[in-house]
Amino acid sequence: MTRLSNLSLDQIPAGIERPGYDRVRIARGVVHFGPGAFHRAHQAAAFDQILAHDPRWGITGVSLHSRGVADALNPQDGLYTLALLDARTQYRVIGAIDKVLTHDVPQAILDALVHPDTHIISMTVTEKGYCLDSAGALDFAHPAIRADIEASRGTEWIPVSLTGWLVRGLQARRLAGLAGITALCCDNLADNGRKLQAATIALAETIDPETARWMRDHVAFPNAMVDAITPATDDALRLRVAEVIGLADAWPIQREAFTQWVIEDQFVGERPPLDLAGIRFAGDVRPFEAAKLRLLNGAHSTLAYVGLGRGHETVAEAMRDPALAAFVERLMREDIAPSLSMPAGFRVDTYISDIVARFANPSIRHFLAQIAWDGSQKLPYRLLDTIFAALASGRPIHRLALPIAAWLRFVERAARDGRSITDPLAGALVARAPNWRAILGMREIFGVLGEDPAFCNAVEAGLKILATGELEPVPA
Ligand code: CS2
Repeated sequence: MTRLSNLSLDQIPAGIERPGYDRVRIARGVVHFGPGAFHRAHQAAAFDQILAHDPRWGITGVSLHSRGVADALNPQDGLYTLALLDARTQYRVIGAIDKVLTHDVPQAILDALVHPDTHIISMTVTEKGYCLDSAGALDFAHPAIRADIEASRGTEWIPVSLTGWLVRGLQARRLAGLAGITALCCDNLADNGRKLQAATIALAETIDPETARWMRDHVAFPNAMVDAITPATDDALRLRVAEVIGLADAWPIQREAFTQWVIEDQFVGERPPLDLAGIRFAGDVRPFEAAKLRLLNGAHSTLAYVGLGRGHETVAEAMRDPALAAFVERLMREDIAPSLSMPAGFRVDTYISDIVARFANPSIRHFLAQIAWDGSQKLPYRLLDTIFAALASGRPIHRLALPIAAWLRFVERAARDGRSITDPLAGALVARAPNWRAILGMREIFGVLGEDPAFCNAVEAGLKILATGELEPVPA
């Protein structure tokens, strides 16, 4: 079967949306670190929609840790298919990504960062990709950060971490006398832009204080809330896409039809007209970030750890477990919603109903095991922040502690069965698994919360409830 590429693009059957612009004429205004499934389903799809109006916003992808995306997409001229899973699946061929660079061509990465056409450096490198400590500040003890500081003493240093690459690229832009630029974090971290800013400036202060100073006036780090449920690609999707487009696509992507992106309106230099693609620019994004992280992602992680414990495989299947679906909805409405302070006009109750409907979508096979990855990195933003807020306001935390107990059981089961878990702290977690209190004592995850007797008691009560197969305290 012929491979999807610029040359074969014309063979795609009519009715399948494809780039409505001349791909040869697009400039590459964006350098994006981490062009994985989420980026390709979300930000790249939005840029694809505006390229016909403004050809400045093509994307150069950068994969720092693997060749997989580059090997799949470069032979296809960066093209790939996006399947929008709704009652009827819709297919779109996306052309926003021009090519994908990997760590073995550092000079090409640097050239892209320093190119005058580049106006945005964006990233989706997951929570752990930022090398932050539990307080959200750059972790100077992280091996990648230590390696970057060490390497930066040489003249032609090649960074390892994303933060290192930002400092290196911004330093080179300053030395080249280029205009300012926007660094746009698209990961699920609360206050993500500010965290990226503080981490990048902290590293620059150690490596090159002049660049740190320059960054204060020449680089914007907007906060952003990103949302689109993106199940991993499987062979079934590859087959369906081949059938529909009549061409072989090595790495198509699927996501729900719903998508949302709210970006703090704080750019330095050019701002892409993403509003044409339905993207919102807002003054303060933090309330939206908190609502999305605490409600949607908090509920997702709850479904993952509790659902896996109850033998479920996917989100939709977990939502068909009446006790679990009721628990998660109650958790959102009664325990998480009170921790939010939303702008006037924002209906938290409707937002929650929409999340419940999205989770129940039967056309999406979203594996709980995928969501269960990296619990040590996700739980602080998704549930621990809410627990902190509840304790500070004297609200109950017994329901909020249940998913934490379910995560401890998840780690414990894996350790007992000799299975590995995907988590940067897997080794330390598995070693402590027989004693859950030792895990709560890990300050890099729980901060001081692990020493709070009210929290420890609530987790202990959660473990007892889960052991009975119930989700709420059994009425006396
Ligand atoms: C999920 C998210 O894998 C996970 O941890 O909770 O990827 C979730 O699907 C997205 O944040 C939705 O926007």
